[in-house]
Amino acid sequence: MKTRAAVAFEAKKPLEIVEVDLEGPKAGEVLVEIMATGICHTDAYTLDGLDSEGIFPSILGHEGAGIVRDVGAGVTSVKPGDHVIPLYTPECRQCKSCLSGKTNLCTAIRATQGKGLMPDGTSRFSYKGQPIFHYMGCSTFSNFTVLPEIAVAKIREDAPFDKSCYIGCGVTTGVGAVVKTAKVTPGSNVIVFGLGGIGLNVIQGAKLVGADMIVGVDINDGKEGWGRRFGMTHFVNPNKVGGDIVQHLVELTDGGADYTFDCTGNTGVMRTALEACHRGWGESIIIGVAEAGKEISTRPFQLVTGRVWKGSAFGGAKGRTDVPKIVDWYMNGKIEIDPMITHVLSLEEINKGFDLMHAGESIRSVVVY
Ligand code: NAD
Ligand code: AHE
Ligand code: ZN
Repeated sequence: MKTRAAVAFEAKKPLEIVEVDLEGPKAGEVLVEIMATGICHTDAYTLDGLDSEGIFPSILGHEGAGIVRDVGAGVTSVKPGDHVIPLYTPECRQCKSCLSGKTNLCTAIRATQGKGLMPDGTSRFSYKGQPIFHYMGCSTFSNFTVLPEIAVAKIREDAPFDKSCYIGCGVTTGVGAVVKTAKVTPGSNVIVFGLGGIGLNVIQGAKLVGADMIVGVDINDGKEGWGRRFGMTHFVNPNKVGGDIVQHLVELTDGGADYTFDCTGNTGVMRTALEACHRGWGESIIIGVAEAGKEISTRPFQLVTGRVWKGSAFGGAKGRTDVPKIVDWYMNGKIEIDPMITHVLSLEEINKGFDLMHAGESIRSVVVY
């Protein structure tokens, strides 16, 4: 079949809207009509050539929601007409990782996914006879896409696509990092670095679990109002702190935070986040994705004296199990999504979504097909 898609032909070039060829689902795969997709900073990072796994030409996008239109042989967990959220972190429920009970990082198809291919080692997308690579196993910047059955979460049908798509990455990543990865306890002091599409969801997660202080740190003063809107109690712009930022945050939180979260992808910020943790027990969670070649560092003494460095992918959520529950949280009013979707665009306008993100003017832009 033919489908409209925004193709990343080259790094650092605008996406091009073209009609591409899409092969139907093979055994164990499903064809999904994407109804809406968010634009996450990770898409921009890959398009900017900063991802060590980035390959071109490819169809980016990993924060979508849609409807199953066809299924390949042997598919049993979903059927045509089901509403689904594509999962860049699948859940096979059979691999060593899924069975460990210790991680959400299913390994069943990670190797081919990282190469932009379906599990059989081929691509379903092509343009003018040349293959186009998949991205993060999702490629939601295409109106239709093919996914492995284990990489879709079936969700309730009354959830609006233009909001539920955000649960495909940003919402789950931020709220999950608090609830699942860090397991923030009521009364905790929390610092969130980077108040964008992820950081604001960390803030709303921290509020949800009853954190006490929720300190937001961002170099853009325009984010202060956004943070307060979702439960931030204090705002710090590091560029306006006279002295050392770590010392400032440690004093503000009476000895350091119980939990800090990096939602910037900046390795310098990651160090600050670790060192702003309370001596003896503070935990710092890295959510931000750093560009290829970057490394983190700190004095080992920071860890010897009890601070803990952790990472979180997709908020530690198991996609097929947890995503439908997070959709319920949204539909039942436990978490908010609507105000964070600041811009709704057509596919033709998708590059504007990247411009708005880089200008710090959007929280989330959503493309509606
Ligand atoms: P975003 O562009 O919406 O927000 C980033 C925010 O960080 C902005 O408000 C920006 O002003 C702020 N910022 C930038 N540099 C800063 C600095 N030095 N100090 C303080 N604040 C700074 O991006 P997003 O969509 O929220 O994504 C945030 C990060 O999370 C990205 O690195 C993205 O790739 C990553 N991410 C990771 C996961 C995961 O599963 N681990 C999932 C989604 C996104
Ligand atoms: N491919 C990059 C790393 C990118 C990365 O860390 N991705 C996150 C999700 S970001 C979503 O917006 C993730 O889940 N990683 C786990 C995984 O298995 O990819 C690199 O550095 O090579
Ligand atoms: Zn993302």
